[in-house]
Amino acid sequence: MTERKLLTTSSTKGDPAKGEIRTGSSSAAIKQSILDNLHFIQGRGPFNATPNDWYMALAYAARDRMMDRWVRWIEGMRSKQDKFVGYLSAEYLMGPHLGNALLNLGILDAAREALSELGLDLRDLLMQEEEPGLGNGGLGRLAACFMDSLATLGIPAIGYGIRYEFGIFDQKIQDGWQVELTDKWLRLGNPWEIPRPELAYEVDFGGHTEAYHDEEGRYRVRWVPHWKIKGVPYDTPVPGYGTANVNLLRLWKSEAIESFDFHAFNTGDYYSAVHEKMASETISKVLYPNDEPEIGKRLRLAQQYFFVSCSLQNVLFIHQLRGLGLERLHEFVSLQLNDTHPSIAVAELMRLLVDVHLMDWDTAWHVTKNTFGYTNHTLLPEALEKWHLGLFGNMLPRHLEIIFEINRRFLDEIRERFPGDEGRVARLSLIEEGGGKYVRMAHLATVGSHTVNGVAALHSELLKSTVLKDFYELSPEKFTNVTNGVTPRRWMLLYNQPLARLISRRIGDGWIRRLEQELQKLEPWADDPEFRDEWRKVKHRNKVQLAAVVKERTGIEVSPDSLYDIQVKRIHEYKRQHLNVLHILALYNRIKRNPALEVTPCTFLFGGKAAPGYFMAKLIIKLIHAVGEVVNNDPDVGDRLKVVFFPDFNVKNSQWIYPAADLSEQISTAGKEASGTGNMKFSLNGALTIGTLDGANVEIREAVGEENFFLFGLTVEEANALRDRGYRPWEYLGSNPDLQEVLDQIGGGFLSPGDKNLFKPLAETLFHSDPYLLLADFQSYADCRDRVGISYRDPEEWTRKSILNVARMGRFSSDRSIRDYCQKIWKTKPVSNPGAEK
Ligand code: NBG
Repeated sequence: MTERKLLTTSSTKGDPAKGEIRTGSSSAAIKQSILDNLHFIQGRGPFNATPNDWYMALAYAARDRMMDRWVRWIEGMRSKQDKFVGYLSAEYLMGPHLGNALLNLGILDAAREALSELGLDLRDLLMQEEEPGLGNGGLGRLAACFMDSLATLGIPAIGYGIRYEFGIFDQKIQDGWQVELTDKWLRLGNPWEIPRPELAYEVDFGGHTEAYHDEEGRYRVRWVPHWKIKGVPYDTPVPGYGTANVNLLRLWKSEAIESFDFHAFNTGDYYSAVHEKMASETISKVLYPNDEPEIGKRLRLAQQYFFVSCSLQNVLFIHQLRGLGLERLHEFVSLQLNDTHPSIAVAELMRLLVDVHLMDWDTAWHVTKNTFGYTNHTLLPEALEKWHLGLFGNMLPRHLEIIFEINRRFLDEIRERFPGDEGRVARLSLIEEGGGKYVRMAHLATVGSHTVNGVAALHSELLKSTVLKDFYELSPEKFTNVTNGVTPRRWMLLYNQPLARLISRRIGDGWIRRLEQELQKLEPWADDPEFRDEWRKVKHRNKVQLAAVVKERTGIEVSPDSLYDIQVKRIHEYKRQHLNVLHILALYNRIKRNPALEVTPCTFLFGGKAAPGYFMAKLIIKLIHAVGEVVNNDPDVGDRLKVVFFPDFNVKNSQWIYPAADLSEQISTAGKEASGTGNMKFSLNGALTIGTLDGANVEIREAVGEENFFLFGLTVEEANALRDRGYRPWEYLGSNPDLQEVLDQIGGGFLSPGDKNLFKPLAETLFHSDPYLLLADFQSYADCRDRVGISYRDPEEWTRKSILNVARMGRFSSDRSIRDYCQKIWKTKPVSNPGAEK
């Protein structure tokens, strides 16, 4: 029966015409398309199809619907000469594709209907998808939100990156400890990507350079590499929302040039032949976690150069395909360096232009500087990349020469402008001297870019006054700010459908594409009791759902009527999950002293991964579990407090979390969090924020109004002044018995009866040095958190604040961020895809 239907072209009512099957958006067309794919691609019938077969069949159906638009887009890229953006990023955290693709294509409901006719539930198929975790956290997710906005706004763009075979590890919890499991995301196949082996590029490594004079007598340098690999692009379409634009995510996989070394094979050295293949494939094997400094991680440098070289070769190829001269590259392409990870691009573009395309140095430098923009994402000194000169020169001898030449010319200029100021010269140099010698990648990126930006207003200011101060003094006009944003498509429309529907019912659905202009229309509804009631119901429903998932994954029962107080993000001392823990313990102690104490029932939920080599972060995860053990099982506490650690926090799991939050914890030490983007996702889902004046919190508070934001803690200036005076954390204990007690408990084994010293390193660090000022901020935090609890007891007022938070968050859409980039940095404009409208 099914078979016959597959082969017919009948277009009777409800039956799609043949052509429609691959492109139509009716539920009948989608249903037929699913059945076709199941049959012809998966080689299965409904009787033996596994959930993954069905998932694949639907995924291909969605992909088919992008192809037409995609092909036209590529055609447009070639034939027209609109400026395009190349986003260079070592990380992309795209999240599962299926839901997003259906949503952006406008066929989510039709797909749901088609599946239900087949007796299937869309939710099950969505759960089947393994997310591509090709990033560590905020930086990678930002790149993904930007890809969504670029496509939605109609900016031609290619996201370039690495197709890691293993992404960020999966986190399991065993006995309260994090255990890392390999992320085998490609195990069941990836229907979203198209490999293009014919478009592969060669990438060289090692060896030496030779100077020579060409036929015209010009001085030239030739790089004689020691080994070569190739990069094969895997293309994933990125559909915009409600538009025909489909952009391209192009990720490179490393392979051996010859998959088999015949010489070695013939001489009987089979193993070394295979070995070469393995060594080449290692480059794109695994994503590096963002832990300790990277100096010395050879493979990491190889990864960076690998993907940058492939990407730039591809950019030049596209540019030349368009029939344009390379000296005009910057007029037609803008390349953005997402942090310093791709900053070797500055030297690589110079090499390609000068050595390969024989351009003179000055023209090449002009083109290079006007092509790149550099986004800085952190002020933490340990995250600013630098490479040992020896390691660098060994792997990239020609690039080192080029960097020396860039540096020589750059420092000559400095010496001319600041005669005799050798201190300044040393600070600005691309090469760090003293101790060992290093290449400073942030300096290379800054010198080689026309614009440098931070990711929140405060962060951009701090960049100018701290890590890039000398560069700012040199060329202040280079510096700007683009505050981060998040895409409302995934973070509201897809992951919080009940809230999205409620909003659209009142203000229409224009907010989905024009968040900044439209969302504020919600404001008057904050005063409508009926609307508040509906709002609360949505939140409650989301909380019930999270409670069910928590129960299933941790066994812990939490009440949807309690205040959901949530901190999800990477575990790091500067983010201060342990400040949250100190407070929970203090609250627990208060209840123990006075079991009748009136406290607002609270569920404290944590989630996040710790870098595998970051001891303190892993200990914090254990600490959260230990506190949970005590608090969750104490009859004096009852249901008033629950502490939960949600394992394996990632994009997919976050769909339960942001929509259910009442309170968002954004409590980093002021000056440490560049921006934060989780803070935006929470707030856009109706959570109120407790936070410091750090990163984008500052702007969020400005936007939502200070009366709707729970502020605590030292400011950047106060924190600096405190450090300058000489911070002595132990002095805070004398005047604060609650804090003393908590610290004693942590350090003294109260939470770890089996091993009394388990948490001593944490307690001692706080006591002796406390680099992130937890003890200084503790009381202010605890007081503020008390105000939260009291506030929550007035549901009407709380809901009002929640609605206002959402209504006033419009500017934190990544669409706004991308418009800022276009205007301030890329000088690009949207173009529409001739492929059709919606
Ligand atoms: C992170 C910052 C966050 C910021 C994201 C995105 C790095 C190096 N930086 O505060 O810590 O929100 O980048 O800009 O991952």
